[in-house]
Amino acid sequence: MKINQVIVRYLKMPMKHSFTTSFGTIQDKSFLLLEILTEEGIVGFGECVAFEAPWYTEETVKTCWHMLEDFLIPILSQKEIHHPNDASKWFSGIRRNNMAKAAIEGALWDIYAQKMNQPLAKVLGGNKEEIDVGISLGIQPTIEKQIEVVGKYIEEGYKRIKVKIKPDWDVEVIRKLREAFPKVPMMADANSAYTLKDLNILKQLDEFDLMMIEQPLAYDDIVDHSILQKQLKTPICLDESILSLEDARKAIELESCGVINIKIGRVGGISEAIKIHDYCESKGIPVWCGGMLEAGIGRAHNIALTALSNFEMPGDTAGSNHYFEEDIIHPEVVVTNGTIQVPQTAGIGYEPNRKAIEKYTVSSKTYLI
Ligand code: OSB
Ligand code: MG
Repeated sequence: MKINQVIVRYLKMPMKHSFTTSFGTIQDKSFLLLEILTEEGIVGFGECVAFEAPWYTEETVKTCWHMLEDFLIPILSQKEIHHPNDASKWFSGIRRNNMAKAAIEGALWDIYAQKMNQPLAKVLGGNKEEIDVGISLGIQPTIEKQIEVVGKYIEEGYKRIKVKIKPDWDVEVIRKLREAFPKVPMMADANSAYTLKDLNILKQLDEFDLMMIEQPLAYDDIVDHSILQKQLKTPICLDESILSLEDARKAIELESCGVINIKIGRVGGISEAIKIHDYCESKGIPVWCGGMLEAGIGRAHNIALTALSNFEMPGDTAGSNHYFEEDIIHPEVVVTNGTIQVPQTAGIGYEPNRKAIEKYTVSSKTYLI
């Protein structure tokens, strides 16, 4: 098939609650939404997960738009697309910029699944009918408030709770949460807020039976994580440091982690995500699907990917209503007792909510191929 048109929309959606991590607070969800039209009239959607500022990885909304407009969309012209895997081959001459690449590739997977007349999860090789999900909760103003917020989501049935930590918001907070919820599957995500100098603090977290500690050290490190992992009982989960299958292979060889958080955008697309999933499965390393506070299209892709077998641990894909008053898909993503039903209809299994997309669009540009 050939692509006729790519529409890039810049959306800004108010979030129900701000989200605070060790690197700052996000108030609104601003992102690029891609709509790709083929010559046969199939329409596919992809969501670019880059944020407005480069605090998670180096990509931003603007760098992605630049990469899309000046490099990635032009590559699509004159190309016959047989399979979404083709995209990663064409894009391989462009270094990184994984979130921009993944946005196109996600839309191609949507188109491909529609063409196959199968749900995306099946096309990716996933057989789960429902997936277990947890929730990632931002840093709260007080420990009392943090306990209250965690309690609310345990009540709602989420299968594990992830809380954010940073220096001076760590051991005491986790201790109090453990006292309040002794049995709940719990984990902590530091988003690279520590160094090996903080070994003492990180070692104290071993006491609380956490499922894992996510990305304690630098965003681009696997060596110090390997040193740290040898000093900790709690498994380390890598997030920011894993941008490719090669990174995963090196981290596992160095024993830098016991778990990997896979995010489609961070690794450059679903094809690379599946390669990492398969490699980790062969090495006995469980994976789970991370989140980027996605709107509905990104959430739909995450759900399909999580249907694969080695997504053994609950991911961060919470329900649409946790983040937004109104999502850009219908039906919205619904979480019941900590599970999401994997859609069984062709494509990503959710329809774009055109009215909502229109409402939240700040600007857009159409590229004729
Ligand atoms: O580190 O996993 C992270 C959100 C934005 C950037 C990075 C992270 C997160 C989350 C929230 O933890 C995941 C979500 O609810 O989508
Ligand atoms: Mg993380």
